[in-house]
Amino acid sequence: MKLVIGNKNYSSWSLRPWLLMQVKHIPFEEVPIALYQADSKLQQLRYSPAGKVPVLIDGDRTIWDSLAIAEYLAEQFPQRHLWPSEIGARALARSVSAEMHSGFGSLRAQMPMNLRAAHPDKGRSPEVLADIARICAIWEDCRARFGADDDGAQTRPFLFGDFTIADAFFAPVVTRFITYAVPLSAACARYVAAMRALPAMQAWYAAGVVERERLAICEIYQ
Ligand SMILES: N[C@@H](CCC(=O)N[C@@H](CS)C(=O)NCC(=O)O)C(=O)O
Repeated sequence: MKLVIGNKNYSSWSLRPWLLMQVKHIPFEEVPIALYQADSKLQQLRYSPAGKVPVLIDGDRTIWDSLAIAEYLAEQFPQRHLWPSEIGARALARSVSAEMHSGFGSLRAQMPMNLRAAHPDKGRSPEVLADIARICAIWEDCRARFGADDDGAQTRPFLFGDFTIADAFFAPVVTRFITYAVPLSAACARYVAAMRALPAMQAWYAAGVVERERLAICEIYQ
């Protein structure tokens, strides 16, 4: 399979399937496109009629949009448990992933993903703070319900215990909370640390911070 992605420093939508495939050991070839350059749109349209990234190419199938890609991979690799196994947990994981996919517009607009930047205190409008409060409530609820192992110890660090699509969908928010130094509860800070420590997340950061392109559209606090 091929995964077409944008700049690692900026492309929040690209991070989701990339991280999911890396963590779940699904092999793929990466096709990078530098976004918002003179020929970017043309390149993007070569892969998908929507003209956006990410795009997954699997033989003669083209799958675009990060949620459609995640669902396709979950069907293709059932043994990798991309969604939680238990139906109630799976329904909740789908709900919070869909809420992330279609919501939190203020956070996205006022705290754009930018791995190499440090903007403590920027972007904290009342609307963004409301988005942050809702996201933290989701994380705390999931961690309280699914974080414990059979002995009751909080040893399973992800939203549904093991890493799932829900974690991949919140991964860009994790980077935003780091870039904008968002104050967090202890439980949310532990979740951010666990996500940031993933070897795949470290690899994405390492590649992102050395990219040369500076996209004015994402550098709203320069
Ligand atoms: N809902 C889509 C959003 C895709 C999207 O907006 N991608 C951005 C990259 S972060 C893009 O391609 N921007 C470049 C452009 O619109 O030309 C998804 O989940 O994949």
